[in-house]
Amino acid sequence: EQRYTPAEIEPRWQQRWAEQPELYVAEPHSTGKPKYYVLEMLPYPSGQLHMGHVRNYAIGDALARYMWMRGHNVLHPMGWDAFGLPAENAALKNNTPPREWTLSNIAAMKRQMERLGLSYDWQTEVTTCLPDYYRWNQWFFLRMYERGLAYRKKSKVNWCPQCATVLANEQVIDGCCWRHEDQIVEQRDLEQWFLRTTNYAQELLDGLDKLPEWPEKVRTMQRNWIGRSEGATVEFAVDPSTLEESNADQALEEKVEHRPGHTLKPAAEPVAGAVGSATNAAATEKIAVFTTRIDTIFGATSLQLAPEHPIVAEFAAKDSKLATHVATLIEQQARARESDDIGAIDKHGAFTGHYAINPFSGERIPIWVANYVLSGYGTGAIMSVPAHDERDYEFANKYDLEVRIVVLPRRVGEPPAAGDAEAPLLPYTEEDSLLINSGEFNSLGCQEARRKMAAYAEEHGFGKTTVTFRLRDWGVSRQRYWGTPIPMLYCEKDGIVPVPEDQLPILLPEQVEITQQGGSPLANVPDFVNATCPKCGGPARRETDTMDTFVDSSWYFYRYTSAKENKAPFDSDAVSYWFPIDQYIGGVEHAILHLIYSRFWTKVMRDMGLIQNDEPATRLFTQGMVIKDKAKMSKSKGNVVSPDDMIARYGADATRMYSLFAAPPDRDLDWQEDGVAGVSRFLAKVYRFVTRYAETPASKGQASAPNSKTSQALLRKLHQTIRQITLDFDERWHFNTCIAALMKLMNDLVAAEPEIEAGVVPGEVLAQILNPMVLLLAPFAPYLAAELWGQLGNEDPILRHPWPVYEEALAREDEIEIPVQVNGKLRSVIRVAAEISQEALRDAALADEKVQHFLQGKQVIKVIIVPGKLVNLLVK
Ligand code: ANZ
Ligand code: ZN
Repeated sequence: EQRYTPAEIEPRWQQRWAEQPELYVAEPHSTGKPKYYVLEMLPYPSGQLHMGHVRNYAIGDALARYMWMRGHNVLHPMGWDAFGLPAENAALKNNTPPREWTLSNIAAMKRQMERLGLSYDWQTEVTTCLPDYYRWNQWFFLRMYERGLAYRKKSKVNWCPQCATVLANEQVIDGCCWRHEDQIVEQRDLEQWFLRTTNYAQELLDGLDKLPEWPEKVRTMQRNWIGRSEGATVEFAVDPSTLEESNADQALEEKVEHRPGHTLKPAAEPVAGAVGSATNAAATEKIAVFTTRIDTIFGATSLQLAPEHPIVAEFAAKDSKLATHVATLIEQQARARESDDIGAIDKHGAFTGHYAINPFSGERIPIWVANYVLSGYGTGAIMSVPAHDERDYEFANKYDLEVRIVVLPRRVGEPPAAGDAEAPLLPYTEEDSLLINSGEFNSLGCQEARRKMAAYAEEHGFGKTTVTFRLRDWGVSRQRYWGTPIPMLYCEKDGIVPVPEDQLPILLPEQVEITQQGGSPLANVPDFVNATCPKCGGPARRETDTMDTFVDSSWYFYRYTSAKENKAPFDSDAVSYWFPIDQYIGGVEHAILHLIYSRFWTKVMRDMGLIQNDEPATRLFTQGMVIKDKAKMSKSKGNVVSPDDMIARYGADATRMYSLFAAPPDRDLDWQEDGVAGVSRFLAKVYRFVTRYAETPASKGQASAPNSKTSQALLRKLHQTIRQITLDFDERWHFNTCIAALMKLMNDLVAAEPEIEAGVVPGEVLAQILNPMVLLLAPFAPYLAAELWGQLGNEDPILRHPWPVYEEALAREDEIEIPVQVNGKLRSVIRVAAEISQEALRDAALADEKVQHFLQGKQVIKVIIVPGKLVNLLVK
């Protein structure tokens, strides 16, 4: 008897496959086969695969193999997200150049992938830190600059002191750095390059509706991130005549006492002819607010400005107390990042001493500065309606501002309740209600009032309907060395000048000193910095920031279709054949970052005429995490399981198969070494069984009708297993239950061994079972499957052999178990033919011995039959 020795089998097949790389190479586009593009997210080359990678690739590889066997032309590529900070950190620590460190990590991880037996087409490998790739980042950047999609501006940016670089909004998670969970992100003023993602905000949002096969949670996260709001901007004129002293001193002290100062009375008499009076005064300054509730404008009792609002600086210039206070507010705000729920922060503010005129009522209302108003959203100014907004209500209570009710919880047309009984609980934020205290708009419903008031504002020239997005432009400048140089020049005479296309790529210099301080290391390389202006021929300075590495991963999967193309980023014909990606698989941590950027990039490339698809991937799957002992694997917890270790002990097949068996792929997987050992025992059982019966002469005989009950049962089990695994690959992806089904099939075969030995289950039947069983194993345990496939006398590569087909007739159970109840209580379970008629089922239930016992002395008054499921006898 032969023993299962993965340490011998696997390297032998790995060698065979290395000699036949064409096995994994996609066929020409002219092949009659349907195409299938399966993609796993490319790894960062840290030097070591972790179990999360193994799981991700095991899922993708099983699918790729299945699709080949189902007769598809499959593209299954792999590459390296090879720029980024860890290479610089390693350089600091070990004094190895980032390039060397990265390339040797890639080599090590590629060896691990090959050892795992993953079916990648290495001819399409993409390495983002090599000039043949990143030159196209530069090329895209120039194209975007031409189209006005790349621009430079000075702005407040997120700064991670540990990364010593700027971060995009998407890289700030709960106010902290995406790479340093405990590092609060600071704000800095810097000149930066931005890509205009906001141009595509609406399309990025609408596109989500056309991606029904993306996880709902990912689409919801993207919708919220894009954050579309429909509302109106309304201009309030600053009243030039009414300067009072600001209350900056007083406001600094927290007020504790509350005054429930809300009122159902209308505002004081408006200033005569107030509407329009603001527009008459030529010199008046205006403050535009963004509101989603213009219907509440008669309830606005103050304006609140973001501390960074330009007019605040004007006010503060003449008021030093206010200036101090504004500085404090800015600092407080920096601590509650834009990505947070700003509504939840402690609210602080100050009166500026100025007033504004409500263009609807003509009323004068005080202008305040408040830390809960964001400078980067809407217009950076709001009208505060304490009666109908949570945040405004809290703020008004704290600072004693008037709370005026303008919306009642009463339907349009409904008679009013008596007096103050109508007053709602505050703040009252419902919108299916009716307006009061709102002049000519009284008694309108909120929705209608909103339309009419927006139209009124537009007619009178002080407002209009607006759509606002939370999405910001993508800041792509990084003050780091190991990234794509931004192909821009600064000339004293000509200003910003793009590098001419024929000078690409701008190579990243190799001998660069990396320091901990941050600040772009390239700035210290005179050979790099000093350039010639292509316009005037005079001296110019090169941009020394590099691109965010999310640029690299925004389009890498297009390059896979034609990785050797050197006249363009990719061959558009190849892209139109392969795209969209049929199945993308990766971690949910990229739901916003990578998956928004790459959707944006796709739309930009489409608008450049390079591609035709609107979205990169039709289906997205986000797998769960691999944990150990209920905790995330991490070095600090000392609970990291190394793939190499697992492979050395149990083999690649068992390691991969366990990662699919231990949990459904979308759930977290708690790694248990016992479990790997169990899977390895199962594989050993398969190995022993197949090698033992592969050679029996009868197994080579012709298939004939099964002639025993056990033979029939085994064939039924086989076809049920084929059906289950096929349907699962096509839809559910519960590979854990697929593998469990294979285990059950194996157990049945082992249990039947005495009958096999006795010839009751003939070789012909085994011959019908062994080949399909090995084919079913191939996506999950490719080494063992290839080995056994050969031992069964097959000469074609198993990867390209057609997937087994199940026959419904053979998969059907011929006997089923039916529970029998008496008065709703389970009393027996009977075995009957699957095709049994209702009458026969009823008779069988009544005739059952155990049931009879409960019928004694009783009369059956009704028989309820749920075909195939249940019999219930009602007796009296
Ligand atoms: C008056 C009002 C009355 C508002 C009311 C709401 C309820 P979303 O849905 O998030 O777009 N707002 C506008 N710009 C802001 C800024 N820069 N910082 C903080 N808050 C801002 O919310 C839009 C609402 O958030 C706007 O509508 C405004 O408050 C506030 F009963 O205006 B509202
Ligand atoms: Zn110049």
